[in-house]
Amino acid sequence: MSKGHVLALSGGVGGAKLAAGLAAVLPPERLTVVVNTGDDFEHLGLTICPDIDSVTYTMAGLNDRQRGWGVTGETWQAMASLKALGEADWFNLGDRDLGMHIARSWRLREGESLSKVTARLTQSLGIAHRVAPMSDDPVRTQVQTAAGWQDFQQWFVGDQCGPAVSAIRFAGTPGARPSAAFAEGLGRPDLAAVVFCPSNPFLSVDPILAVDGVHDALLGLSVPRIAVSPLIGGKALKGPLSKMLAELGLEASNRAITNHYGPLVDSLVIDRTDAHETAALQGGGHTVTVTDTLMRGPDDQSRLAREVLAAAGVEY
Ligand code: FO1
Repeated sequence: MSKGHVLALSGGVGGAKLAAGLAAVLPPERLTVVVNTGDDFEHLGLTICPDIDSVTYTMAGLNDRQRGWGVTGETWQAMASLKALGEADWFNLGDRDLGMHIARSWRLREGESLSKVTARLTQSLGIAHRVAPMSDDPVRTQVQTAAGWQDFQQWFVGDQCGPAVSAIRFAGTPGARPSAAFAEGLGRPDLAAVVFCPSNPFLSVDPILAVDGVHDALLGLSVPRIAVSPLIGGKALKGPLSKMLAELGLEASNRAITNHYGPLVDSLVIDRTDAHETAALQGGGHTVTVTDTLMRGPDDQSRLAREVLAAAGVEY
């Protein structure tokens, strides 16, 4: 068992829950959470970083579990006012949440990097663990639909993920460099494992892998690289993954997940409802852990985190 550092790669909802679980069982000096910024966009003059928001709110215990994004106990007066003023109302910014976007946008405009702003905001909310964007350079996920290339949030929220996706690209890559915390995490001599959180591989993890040098750096590591599948019973709990797998002509199974990650991942954690896939996954050379991957609350989050760490041979 290693007592080293854990690097977690996370998107929004599911990834954020496991990140919070890891933070509950590892001390701050043993965890770095690197977050996708491909979903980021500029809206009403504000820089919105949805996955950093989800990770921050979840690690701070402020997330709205029902909605899946944003802050609990939210109110919507500012949105009602914006709507009355004839401004865009397709993307919902809650009154409490607005404070986050205003603080971030203000600090960025003052010249702080996204890394510095993220550290400032997470620490202000009492998060002791390191949360870092994948890059301080802007990366913007775009999807190709019958209507052409669209910005991610316009498709995800604006069109409710409706139009079929035929291709995905990450504007800004190549050319986006890993954030300092990400580069440091990848190069740590005491690195014990890399955890691919249960996020959408195409939309949430691929942007992280597209950052300059990351794919090769991960491949060159000799520590366990373990992914927690975002599928339960062959379906994603939330978000468009199931629909996207079908649209991309891929089967809705954990084999599709391991095929996608290829040699980047050597170990997979799957849900009990998908246990029948174990032999096929092992046949493909993966170490498989079967458990309950549904995270209903903080207890599940830390239980799953412990199981992931145990599977990766990391002491907690
Ligand atoms: N998701 C929605 O489905 N509708 C919204 O209006 C919405 C607003 C929003 C505001 C701030 C924020 O940080 C996230 C928000 N999300 C919203 C979630 C977000 O768009 C997606 O869940 C992620 O980008 C996918 O991981």
